[in-house]
Amino acid sequence: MDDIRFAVLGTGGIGRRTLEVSQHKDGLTAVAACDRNGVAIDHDGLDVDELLETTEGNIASGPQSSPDQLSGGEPRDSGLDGASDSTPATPTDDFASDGGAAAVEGGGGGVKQHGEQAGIVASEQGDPTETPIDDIIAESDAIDAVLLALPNLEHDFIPRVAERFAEADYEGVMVDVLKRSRVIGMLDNREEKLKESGITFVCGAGATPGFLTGAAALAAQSFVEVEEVEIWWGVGLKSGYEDNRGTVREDIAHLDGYDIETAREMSEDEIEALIDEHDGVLEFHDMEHADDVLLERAGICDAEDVHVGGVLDVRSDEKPTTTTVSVTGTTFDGETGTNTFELDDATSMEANVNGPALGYLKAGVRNNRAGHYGVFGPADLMPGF
Ligand code: IKT
Repeated sequence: MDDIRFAVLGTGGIGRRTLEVSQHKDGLTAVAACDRNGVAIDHDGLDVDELLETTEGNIASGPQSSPDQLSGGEPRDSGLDGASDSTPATPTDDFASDGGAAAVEGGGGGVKQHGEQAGIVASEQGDPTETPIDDIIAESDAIDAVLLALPNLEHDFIPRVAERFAEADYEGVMVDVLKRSRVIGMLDNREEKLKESGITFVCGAGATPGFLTGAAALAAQSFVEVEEVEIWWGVGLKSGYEDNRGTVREDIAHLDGYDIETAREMSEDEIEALIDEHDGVLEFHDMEHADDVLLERAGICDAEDVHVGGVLDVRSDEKPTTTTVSVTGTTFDGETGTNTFELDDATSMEANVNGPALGYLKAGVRNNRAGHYGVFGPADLMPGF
């Protein structure tokens, strides 16, 4: 396969770590990256080290008091009704309002460099812009794949960004690391447009959904009938906490008494207070993670038989529990069994999100070059009937 030229939208924790991991993968060249204030494009390949150095602890943050100013003031779909998905894509819709989550995903409040510049504009490769996503779309003829490391707290933001690439006739791969089940339907609603344009969209390609969904699909091959899929993850995030504030905020929305809206509105102090109340350890059950619909879509099992939960310790780098995927089912010869896939406690969340995201990106490129367009989940890219 020829060299893959890819772009990253968003340089919070996930965007930056993906750039870093890509340096360890042959045949992958980062040619574009953007955040809400800036864009860096070099078709011969970005200087990833310089970009990482200048954006580490130095995230472009939108003003939280006026969150819509980068979005054209358009009302957003928080997805709370689970169905509303009518907001059209607009050219002004760059880096949606997110109550500050995008700003803090990679640790807002870090040291700013070059005077008041933050994020990509602090890099010598970065240029300021008010339309970062459109700037990348304008160059997309020379981009094979786009990784969407964008905030998830506006559910329709990623689907709308996909639509904008389709409207520009982008032909290539798009990969996201979204979490919530309801977003998959929003992407499916746009599948015809994506196909017409020649886009292979791989959705839910992080750890869960993503890596662990793929593992469940593989483990299910022993069975003719799958009864249950249990995903139980453990993450220790002491040193990675600053970089992953966005994902912690998203997780909080799954706790009893919280939802997307309340999590999005929480101040950093409120989040700290909540974490203190739990002594740094948050436990989640029955999370709305798209592993369920993605496994159902791929014909593995019913969505209602998939359960996702886990434990997050923000005060330790040790995983508080071992990450497992257990698939229970019946074999062709009538045995009932549970196949369990286990991650080593030594592999970090960063390794388990960004490595698979790039692996799925490459699988997407393989499919795209074979003319397979549309919306694919991780389980669709695994063996299966
Ligand atoms: C995600 O980013 O995919 C979800 C996060 C959990 C990651 C699990 C990683 C497991 C491991 O490294 O052992 C969380 C729900 N935000």
